[in-house]
Amino acid sequence: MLNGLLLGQEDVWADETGGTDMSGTGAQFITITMESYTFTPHTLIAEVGQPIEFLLKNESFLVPHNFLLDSPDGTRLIEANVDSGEQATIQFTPTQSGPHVFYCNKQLLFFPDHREEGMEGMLTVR
Ligand SMILES: [Cu+2]
Repeated sequence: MLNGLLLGQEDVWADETGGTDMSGTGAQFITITMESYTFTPHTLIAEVGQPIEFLLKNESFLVPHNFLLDSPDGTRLIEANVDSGEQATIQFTPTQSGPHVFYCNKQLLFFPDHREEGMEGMLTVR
């Protein structure tokens, strides 16, 4: 399903899940390992207009994680759930420069959520 819509200057291409062929587009491929409670790597750099293909791998045992990425102004650009032992592919093209925080907000009962446990990172777009 295509979630992406180019709505205007301040809007962005949202993510599209699924294995779209990115060959020939100059995409940057980034593999992110999700564990309890880290993203590896957690510091990323990209360029405006350059497509990114994320491969998200949840290597935790029995712990679901998600990958939430927000624009510099706080707009949610990506929201992807990845179950324990699963992986997901996300395509994303940044349209705004600046810091894009990403994190996991999964939470079990009354425990702190995963972001509070340290499960966050930064995509810097320039
Ligand atoms: Cu998590």
